[in-house]
Amino acid sequence: MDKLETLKIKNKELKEWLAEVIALTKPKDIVLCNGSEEEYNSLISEMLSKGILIELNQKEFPGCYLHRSDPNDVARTEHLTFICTDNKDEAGPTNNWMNTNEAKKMLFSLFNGCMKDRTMYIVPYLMGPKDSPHSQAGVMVTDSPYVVVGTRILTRMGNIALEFLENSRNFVKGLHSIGDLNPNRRFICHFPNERLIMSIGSNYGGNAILSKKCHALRIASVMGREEGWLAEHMLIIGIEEPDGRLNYITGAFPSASGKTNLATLKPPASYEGWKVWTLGDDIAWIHINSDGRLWAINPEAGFFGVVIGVNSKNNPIMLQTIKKNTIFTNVALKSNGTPWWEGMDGNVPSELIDWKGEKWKPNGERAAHPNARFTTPALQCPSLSSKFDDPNGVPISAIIFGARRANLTPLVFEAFNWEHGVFVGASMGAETTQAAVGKVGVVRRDPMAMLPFCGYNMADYFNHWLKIGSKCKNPPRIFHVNWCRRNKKGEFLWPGFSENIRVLKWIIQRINGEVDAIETPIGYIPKIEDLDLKGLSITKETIEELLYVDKEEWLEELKDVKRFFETFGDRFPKELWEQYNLTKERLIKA
Ligand code: GTP
Ligand code: SPV
Ligand code: MN
Repeated sequence: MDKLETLKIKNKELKEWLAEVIALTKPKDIVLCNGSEEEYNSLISEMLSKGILIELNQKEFPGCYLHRSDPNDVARTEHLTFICTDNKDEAGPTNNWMNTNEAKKMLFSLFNGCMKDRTMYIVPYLMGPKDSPHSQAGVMVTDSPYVVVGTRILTRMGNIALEFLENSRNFVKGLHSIGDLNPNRRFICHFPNERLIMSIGSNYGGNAILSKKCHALRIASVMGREEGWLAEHMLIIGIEEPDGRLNYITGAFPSASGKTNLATLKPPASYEGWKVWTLGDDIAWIHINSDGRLWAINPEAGFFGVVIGVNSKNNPIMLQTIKKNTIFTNVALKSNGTPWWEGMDGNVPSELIDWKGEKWKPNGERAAHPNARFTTPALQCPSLSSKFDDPNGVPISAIIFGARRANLTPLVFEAFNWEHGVFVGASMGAETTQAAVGKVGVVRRDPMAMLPFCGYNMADYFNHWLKIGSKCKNPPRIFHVNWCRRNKKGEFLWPGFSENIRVLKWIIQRINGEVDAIETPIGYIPKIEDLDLKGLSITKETIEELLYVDKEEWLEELKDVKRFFETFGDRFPKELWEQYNLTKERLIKA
């Protein structure tokens, strides 16, 4: 307690809460983080000396380090993630639920004395630009120095947030401990009604860096419903045309499905004058503006992205971004001390240390973990938008939903209107990825790419989306894309990555009212002649296959959509049932 007094924390609620968590976790030491570079460097040194980090080749990768996680702690664990409320209906059928009191009883016993041999870091952070009316503070208490440096890269951390909190403002409370890393004692629990997160037993990004998924999506989504805004799993980009026109769009793609890549797209040489400006790669907070449009800010300040596949062809911008001041997690190590991952440029080195720290044998085992990631500051990104720090954010012209599907879903289609667009988002199905523990490549419903991140009943969430649209004089247009449709041989039909600009161009032309489209039962698709395919070696048959809407397959898909919608019972919005029925009728008639 004496120690707490010396920290001179002015926010009364914060002081009281810290006293409680100190009494519970009984730390050996307490450090209040100020967010300075010296503090960052000293944490890095300490982790190097303890072997928590490994220094990478500083000539080629200055300020870069490797972190090897526990092999049992490499991705989000959705089955260990809970929404805790008094009433199960508040969490809804898509969330794991625990009763508030029972969850606390269980957690208090796990947290009891868990820091007795450890240093407790008190980490204040700001989500969103300084001086934005939409920004929020959070305070995370953690015993993981890796989480502290991650938070410093991914948020505006330290004094900036403490200053924000001086006027006894509200903040989100996050208590984190590595615990013993045993998945049997791992719980990521959210108490949305108290704006509280308690996470124990994991040191992995989305489970442990509480500012990100726990605060900026799960807790923030609940705040958004109460206050009339949206917290979404979305990238934000500006697309500049050669004549200088600039449109901003957001895009919701499930985890490890292309947000970071689209957010840092470098248009191909043939697209002279086109620019894609990066504002965010994972999370968007979206508010209704007095101009009747939706505006978005990125609450984060860095990228926690998938490193597998990053190379000079697919993503030169991200490759450049992560060349300095980056923490790599679970990549492989070359003998010259530089990081290596599958899909990197060049040949596979003959000698490698794998992500577990063992000598790698080229026997089919991966050298880097499939969910190996980088933690890197946004300010280093060469395509970062000049609006990145704008307190008002940017006005959104379009929202893109994007799902990875080997078949069924065309390259791109446009929703008929907002309500139909909400149906398109709510009925989204996507293949699972390595970002979460579990089977990869299984199609599941992942509405708005928010299945793992919505902090309340998704029936209410869909209603909230409908309400937001009805309150907007000029809501964004809604599109759906699929970069991952495959042919019968299992090959991707679309080249993807930088060539996705061609689809963005069609979307922009639709927004500008410059092109017509073909009406299908599921939405508008491009006329082939309106898709700019110049310079692409793609056959007419392939492009037809990419855009094909198979009536029978879609009717089959609707059966699964129906089963999903039914799980919400009476709470489910009738407007979306109506959209479902209209879609089905159109398919039957087609
Ligand atoms: P989270 O950080 O987990 O939320 O993911 P994200 O949506 O930002 O995913 P990211 O952009 O990192 O994409 C990861 C995976 O998608 C990698 O395996 C990429 O190779 C793949 N990917 C991204 N864009 C494309 C594309 O245009 N075509 C294909 N075929 N794959 C893509
Ligand atoms: C995701 O899984 O969607 C991520 C990575 O963005 S994590 O922050 O770990 O959730
Ligand atoms: Mn994500």
